[in-house]
Formats: sequence, C-alpha cells, structure tokens
Amino acid sequence: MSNYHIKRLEEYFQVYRKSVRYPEIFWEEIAEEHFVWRKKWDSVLEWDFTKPEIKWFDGAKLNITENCIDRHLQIRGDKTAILFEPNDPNEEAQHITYRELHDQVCRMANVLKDKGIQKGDRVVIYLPMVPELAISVLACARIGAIHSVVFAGFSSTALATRIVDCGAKMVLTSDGSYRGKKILDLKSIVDEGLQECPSIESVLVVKRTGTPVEMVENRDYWLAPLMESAYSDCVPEIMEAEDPLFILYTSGSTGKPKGMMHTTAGYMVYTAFTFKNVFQYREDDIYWCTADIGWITGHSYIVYGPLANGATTVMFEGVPSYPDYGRFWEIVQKHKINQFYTAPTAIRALAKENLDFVTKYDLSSLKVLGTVGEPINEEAWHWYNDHVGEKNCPIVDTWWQTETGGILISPVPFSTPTKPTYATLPMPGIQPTLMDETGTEIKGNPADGRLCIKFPWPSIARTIWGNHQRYKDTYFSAYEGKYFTGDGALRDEVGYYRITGRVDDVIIVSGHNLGTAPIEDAINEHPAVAESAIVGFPHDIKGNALYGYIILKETGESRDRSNLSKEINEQIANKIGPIAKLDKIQFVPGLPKTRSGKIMRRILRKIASNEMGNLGDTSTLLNPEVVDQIIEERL
Ligand code: 7RM
Repeated sequence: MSNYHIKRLEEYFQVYRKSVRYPEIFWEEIAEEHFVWRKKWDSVLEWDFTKPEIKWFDGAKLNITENCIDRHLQIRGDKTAILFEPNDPNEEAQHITYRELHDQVCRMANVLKDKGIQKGDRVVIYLPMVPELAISVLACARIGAIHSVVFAGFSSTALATRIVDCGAKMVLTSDGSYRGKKILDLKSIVDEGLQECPSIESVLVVKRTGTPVEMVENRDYWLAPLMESAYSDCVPEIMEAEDPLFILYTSGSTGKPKGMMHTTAGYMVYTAFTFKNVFQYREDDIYWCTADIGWITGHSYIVYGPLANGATTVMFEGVPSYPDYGRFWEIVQKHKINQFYTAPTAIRALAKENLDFVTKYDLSSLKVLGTVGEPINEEAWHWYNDHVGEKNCPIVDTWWQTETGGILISPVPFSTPTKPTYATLPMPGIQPTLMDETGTEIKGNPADGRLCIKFPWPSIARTIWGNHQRYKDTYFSAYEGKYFTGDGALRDEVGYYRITGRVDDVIIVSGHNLGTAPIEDAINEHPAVAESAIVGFPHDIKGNALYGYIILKETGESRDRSNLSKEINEQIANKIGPIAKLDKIQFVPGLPKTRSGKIMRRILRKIASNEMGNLGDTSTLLNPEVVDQIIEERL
C-alpha cells in the first residue's frame, strides 16, 4: 500500500462516489455548465442493456460544431485551434485560428450541401493527416451528415467494403499523401475501390502532393476552387441529442468490420469532460496526440474533445522516423508541447533507437504524457517516464475502445498516483467490474477476470450500423445486463486496474490460464529483445503450448540464437514460472501489425498452428510482407 498517496486518492474518490450514486445529476451538471444547447433535454438518461437501447440527454437540441467552434470566437477567435505540422520538417507549420477554422468549416459545409449532401447522408473521408481532414469531419457535423473516416492507409478493398456498408454518397480524398520519404497515390486507390460502390455520387479531391490524377467527369471535383467560391458562413443544422454523429469501422476478430455508430450530445459531453481531466488541459497549453484521425483516438482526442475545450490541438502529417527517430521530440521542442499522447508501439520503436535522439531536445515544456492502444510493458513505461517525462510528468495509461467513444479507465494527473502498466481507476461515471468464467461478478481485491461495465456512460456506441443484432450479440450477451469489453484485467489491492489484453489472447497451457501480456513483458525485459508476441498452438500433452515470435534489438542480432533462447526461457521461468516457458522461439524481423499498432495475433496463431491456408484478410496490415517472411522461417 505504501506507494499510494491515500489523501490524493481520496479527492478522486469523492467525485467518483457522487458520479455513481447520482449519475444523472453528475452528468447533468457537467452538460449544463460547459456547453451551448439550443434546447435542454427532457431526460438525462434512459437505458436498457437487454435491448440494448441507450439515450443520453434525450430531447436536447444542439450542434456539436457550435460547441467546438462558434462559441469560442468571442474570447478565443485568434487563438490557434489546429496547429498543423507537415511531414517535411522544412515546410512551414500552419496555425489555424478558431476564426479561420470557422471560415473553412462553413465553406466546406456549403460545398457539401451544394453537392447534394443533406442531414443523415453518409460521407466517407479518406484523407491523410492534413487540415482538410479535420475540417471535413467538422463540415459534416455542421450540416448533420454522418462522417465515416477511413484510415488513408487502408487498401481499395477495405475502403470499398466500408463505403458499401454505410451506403455513402460522397468520398473526400486527396491526390496523394506523404508518409516520410514515401508518397502514396490515394486518388488511384479510391478510383479502384469505387468500381464496386454504386452509392457514390461525387468525389472531392484535396490537392496535397501534386501527384497526377484522373478526374472522372461529373463525379470528381478539386476541393480548393469550390471552397474559394463558397460562402464563408453556414448556419448549423440543429440536431437531436441522439442523432448520429459518425460511424467508425473497427475490425472484428472475424468477418466484416463493425461500423460503430456514435451519436451527438453524449459523445460531445464525455469526450470534452475526459479530455479536460485526463490531460489537465489549461487555457494556453499546446496539446499533441500523435494518432491518426482515422482512429477513434483521433476523433475524440484530436478533434472533438480538444476543440470542445477551446484547446490548441496539433495535427502531425508524418511519421516518427522521418527525417530521423528524433522527429517527435523535435516537434515537442519546436511547438513547446505540454501534453503528449501516443501509443506503446511508438514508444517501443523509439526506445530501440539511440538515446541521443531524445536527449538532444528540450522537452521541459511537457507536463502530462499519455499512452493508448495496448498494454504498455514495464520497460517501455520506464523509458517513457525517465527519458521523455524526465521523471517529472505523470503518465496517463488510458484504456478505452472505439466502442466506448472516450477514455474509461485512466489516472487523473496530480490526483491519482500512477503505477507502471496500470490504467488505474475508472473515470467518474464509469462502473467497471470483473467477471469470472461462470459469469459471476468477482468481489474483493485483488482479482483477475473479464472486464465488463455495469452502467451506461454518455459516449458508448449506440449500435453497429445496419446490424443491431450483432451489437447485442457482441457486447451485451456474454454477461447479462452488462457491457462486455472483450478484455481481461487484473485489479490490485486498492482497486487499480491493469488491462492484460483481449480475452481471446489467453492461452490455456496444461490447464493454466496464461495471458500473453505478462509473458511478453518478461521477454521484453531481456536486454537483447525489442519486442515479442506469444501465441498458443495445439500440443498433445499440454493441450496448448507457447510459440514466441521475437524481434531482437540491433545489439542482440549478433548473439547466438540458441543461447538467447535459453536465456529468454530462464527469464520467463524466473518472472512467471516454468509453466510459461516457450516451446518454440522464432526470431523474426517484424510482427504483423494493424495500422494502429496492435499485433495481429490471429495471423501468428495460424502460422504457429500450421494453418497457413486461411490467414484471413491481411490487407489492412501495416506490414503484410512480414507475414511471408515469418512463414518461410517457421519452426
Ligand atoms: C482507443 C483504442 C481497443 C482495444 C481495447 C484493448 C486495447 C486500448 C489500452 C488497451 C491496454 C490500454 N481503441 N487497449 N487501450 N490495452 N491498455 N491503455 O485503442 O478500438 O482501437 O482498441 O485496445 O484491448 O479493447 S480500439
């Protein structure tokens, strides 16, 4: 208990207790105090997790862009809303003020209307991280169109599947996109995808790279001239609280992607509230989240949450390795970043490189560091804390999902003491619980189980677009009356949560439930190891045995592999126990990852089990080529 500061925790618990005892009063007070409403709600919350149906602030009327832009004009008109840092460090950064953002969003909204987009229509946005991406998201929201951003690294097939699923009328894209040294021809990917998308009526094209493109007559239009001649004011469409705001696709573990649908008022209230509290944003701070707006993290914590708070939010077009591995820290110094939010995969990649890339920059502006996306291992946590935060910045390990819309479990800096690898405590209003395999709630601490949430929060997704049954089956059927996250978690003696990863990542070896994360942690602590992934494969005696895929650091490359394997297994035996030793260890050049940095264990599992025939869809991978290499050298 000694490493917790009970007094500081007590402050958090006071707010938390109120939010659980009187949830409607709690959220109503926040909604009243911080937002502009055209009409107040008739009821704060109506819910039934068995249907499931959830309504927040029903009867209220608002427009989210009025909250994110218009209301700031009086006091913050000349404040930078979006700070755009281009891929090329020699290209000048753009400071887009709230007034300019208003102008741009209104113009684009008028362009959309002019092309026949109306309230409720779906617009797919397939753009790189340029200002037009944020502007088009907001332009859709301005007129009540439902945006669906598709990450501009996805293939034409992945794009087409999403367009067809939501029946979009329009695509917004660009001629090309810069990613480090590379240029990607986005428009030609769109052209290919659109061959199977009859619902699309028009395509608006942003000029970014100057890549030559084909423009289809009466379908494709350059955006800039249309914006220029558009009227710079656009009356916001007045929306109902529960009107859809956006659809965002998340890859299911099998089958087709799920279009998670988020609605307006609850999403706005929750993302704004959590942004302010988790990052402790203060008026003149410069906040940077390195995610792409193609992910939920970018929706909630680059666009809506920060802008609802009148913040300055940085949009970075490039990659952490260009022109070298110091780019992130160069940007932190250049723009005097106060809050920095990134993913463990990026931290691990940067921690592999020479420390000079970090130490040569002045990072003293930093106040709060964040991580999101997967469990952060001890080693990466300490590297982040020691070398980026210089032991001076609380790390907010934020656990949440596309489905949850906003952060559900995270420290609140300066109030919740942090603990390495722990996401710590639920945000106010969030009621997590752990369930055992028999479907019983586990009371008492410490505990280890499946993470569920017992009570609705304002930004929970309301359905899967076009498939409410799948929504119910996936999230509300495993445990009656509860939202099932699909993740496993530990809860320590004071109630801190540590997310151990997807429950489907648990492997049962000789009857022992082994989570992949702690084993990977133990392996990653070996000085020669950069990253690892563990999967199970069928074994005659143990039921399952463990197969480890390991990436070595440069310094480990020259070492003898069989000695290394022995050392790694000894380390596992020491840290976890001999039961968790690996039967097979394959040293690999890389791991198959999703574009947002999550390891695709599904593919590794199939390779380990010798089922290479049906690897499933690998087109959304960041590095599909690595799969062939792993198969070739399979043990
Ligand atoms: C925001 C986002 C959701 C899944 C989730 C977890 C994993 C996310 C953490 C984490 C451990 C964290 N949305 N996850 N954050 N695991 N600690 N702080 O990532 O829909 O793309 O993914 O990501 O498994 O269920 S997501």
